[in-house]
Amino acid sequence: MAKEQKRKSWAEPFRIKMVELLKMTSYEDRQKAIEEAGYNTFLLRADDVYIDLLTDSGTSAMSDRQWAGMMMGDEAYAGSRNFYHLRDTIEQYYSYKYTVPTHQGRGAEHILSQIMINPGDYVPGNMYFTTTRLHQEMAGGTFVDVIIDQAHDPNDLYPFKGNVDFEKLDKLVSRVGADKIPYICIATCVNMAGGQPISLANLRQLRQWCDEHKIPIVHDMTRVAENAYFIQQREEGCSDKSVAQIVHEICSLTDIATMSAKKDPMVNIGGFLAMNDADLYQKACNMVVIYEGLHTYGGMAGRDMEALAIGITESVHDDHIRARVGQVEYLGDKLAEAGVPIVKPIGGHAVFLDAKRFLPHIPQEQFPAQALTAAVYVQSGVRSMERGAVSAGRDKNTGENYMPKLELVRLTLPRRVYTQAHMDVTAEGVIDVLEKAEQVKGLRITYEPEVLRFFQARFEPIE
Ligand code: PM9
Repeated sequence: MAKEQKRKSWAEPFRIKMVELLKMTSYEDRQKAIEEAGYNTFLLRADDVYIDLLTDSGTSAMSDRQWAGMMMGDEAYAGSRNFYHLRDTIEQYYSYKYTVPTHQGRGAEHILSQIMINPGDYVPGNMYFTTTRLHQEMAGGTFVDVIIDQAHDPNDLYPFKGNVDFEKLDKLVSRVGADKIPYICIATCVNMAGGQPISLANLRQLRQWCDEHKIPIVHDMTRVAENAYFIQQREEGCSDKSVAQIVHEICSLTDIATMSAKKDPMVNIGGFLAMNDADLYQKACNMVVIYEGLHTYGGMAGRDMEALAIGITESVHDDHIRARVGQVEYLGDKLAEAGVPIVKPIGGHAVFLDAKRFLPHIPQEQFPAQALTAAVYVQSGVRSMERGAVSAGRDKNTGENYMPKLELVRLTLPRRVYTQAHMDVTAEGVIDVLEKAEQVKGLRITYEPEVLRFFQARFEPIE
């Protein structure tokens, strides 16, 4: 018999056993809802949303195995069996020896920043992330962007826009000295750049650079499996490796990891801080009891640690990740074919609309990406997230608004939740807005929280 042909099209490696019914709303309902929400999609009630592409964080569908794992929760205060299962799974798949569970990613960022950063330190990273940078700043550090320039250009097709620029790193060391750099923070599949991967070659070079300068690498591994998939697809010499092998290799090149387990490993809540250094682990254990809980549960229930351990094993399956990224690419291709300006290459967890090109009549000071999230919601019931000037916030020293080059709207796909037909409806909604783009108005802020303003700020249209 002929050898099995390699499939060209993809389909989800699962079938649906239970569904969640959605409420359908009218254009008028949504107009009223967005006004009440101050034009901020974070302030909408989820019941008023039809297709929820706000985030892939905690919104994925757990498998029957994960749900079965929930029933195996050992809720002992200390030494839960699920903790040991989680710890061993993290070591097996991600290579890190010591694990401190936290309630979610920012819990890990908080503990790490407090332990490792001293006032006056500099923390380089391959682009900022909102909560990560805030925790660095709250510990007295200053974030320094060392991602390659291509990452700031939505039209640049470079396949590894998450790469580090070594000239920028060298410049920082000569300016402040290596002893002022407690670590370099590397995100896999850089969220704010549009879900763009770092290459293995770049990471290996970084390992060498960091060894020379005696600076540890902290890995924000929130979307490491998606990054590994892109390496498998794009990087020379990697096509024969499994995603699981590449994930392990990425992690082995780094020293410490923060994880928001609400993304890649498909749990609704959870995270961890992981590392190989025993002294650092001891410090993290001492800190976690203050802010999260005992070091064998951190911020998590036993059942949640079990679901996470199982989710990790599912997240690195080649078939899973191919379908996951495949669905994002399906939506991105559909939008691009219709002339919608999006960030290219299409990212791993989301399609990012380029609001500067989508709404060229709205200056960045009037928050075009925020205005676009509201317009897409009112048109279609699809909820998206602003990732531009509102998310970037203000310079902590001058108080001035950051005006990032990327002014984006993120259509983020939860894992294993929506169908291809939902993607078609989403694309139609966005294309409808594009056809009457000139009617969308800029926004002004009417309420602004001091930090992480994008979550709770309120706006009104500029007439
Ligand atoms: N990311 C996201 O929607 C959650 C809300 S927006 C702040 O993309 C990275 C790369 C993330 C991330 C959360 C966190 C924080 C750290 N790093 O939300 O605290 O994308 O679990 O993780 C969101 P937690």
